[in-house]
This record gives sequence, structure tokens and C-alpha cells, in this order.
Amino acid sequence: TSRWLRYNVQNLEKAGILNKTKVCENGKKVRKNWAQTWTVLHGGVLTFHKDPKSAMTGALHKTNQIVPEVTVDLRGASIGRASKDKSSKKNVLELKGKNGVEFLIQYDTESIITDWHKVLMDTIRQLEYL
Ligand code: I3S
Repeated sequence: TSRWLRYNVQNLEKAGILNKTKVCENGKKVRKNWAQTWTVLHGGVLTFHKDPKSAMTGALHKTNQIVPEVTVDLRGASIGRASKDKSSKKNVLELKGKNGVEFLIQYDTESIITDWHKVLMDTIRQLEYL
């Protein structure tokens, strides 16, 4: 409820290209479909966009807007390193949303994943106090 916390969440913003796949929807396991995605953290919501190239050129130029594919409300969500059995890839994060949705997020560069892990953890924590 404090303005200070609201201010802090608003400042936890980040964007970049990551590999992601959904693994659960409504608590039900779904088939993986790894894809590169333009990922944006803004205002406590994580948004995955379709193909980063088309999103950054076509859509952005024509409509001045990137069309989101999926949004995950980080309020009540959890983030952590995925265990080895979740994926054979390295540097994998597991993001669990409140409504039984679950994503794996991955990037070969360790520091990129470490940065996302930190900012997502900080955002989730800040949202607990709003
Ligand atoms: O957890 P899984 O089933 O081993 O995930 C792999 C599969 O989704 C595979 O595709 P098929 O559904 O066509 O078998 C993907 O190509 C792999 O990337 C998935 O495993 P990793 O370990 O990369 O998350």
C-alpha cells in the first residue's frame, strides 16, 4: 500500500530475448514448445511476445505496438532455478504463476539468467507488500 513499494515495483523493469516454453496450463502438463521470445517485465507483469524479429520490425513499425503473446501476473508467482529433470538445457528458470501456469525460461549465457532471476525475485517480493 505504500507509495515507496509501488515506486519500487515500477522501477523493476527489464526486457530482452530469452528462450521460453510453457510446461503447465491450469495445473495440467502441456507439451514443451521452446521458442525465442522478446520478454518484457513491466509493472509486475511479465510479457512474452511472439517472434522477436517480427515483433521488433513489422508490428512495431506498422502499429507502433508489439503484440503480446502471453502475460504472467507476477503477484503470487514463484521463480527458481529448475531442477535437472525439468530440462536438459543449462541455465533454466521455472516460473509458476498463480493460476496453475508454469513456464521454463532459459538462456545459454549464465549472467543473463542470473539477472532475470534476481529481478523476477525482487518483483515477486515487492508485490507481496502492495
Ligand atoms: O521434457 P522433455 O519432453 O524431454 O522435453 C523435450 C521435448 O519437448 C522435445 O520436443 P519433442 O516434444 O518433439 O520431443 C524438445 O525438442 C526438447 O527441447 C525438450 O527438452 P529440453 O530438455 O530441451 O527442455
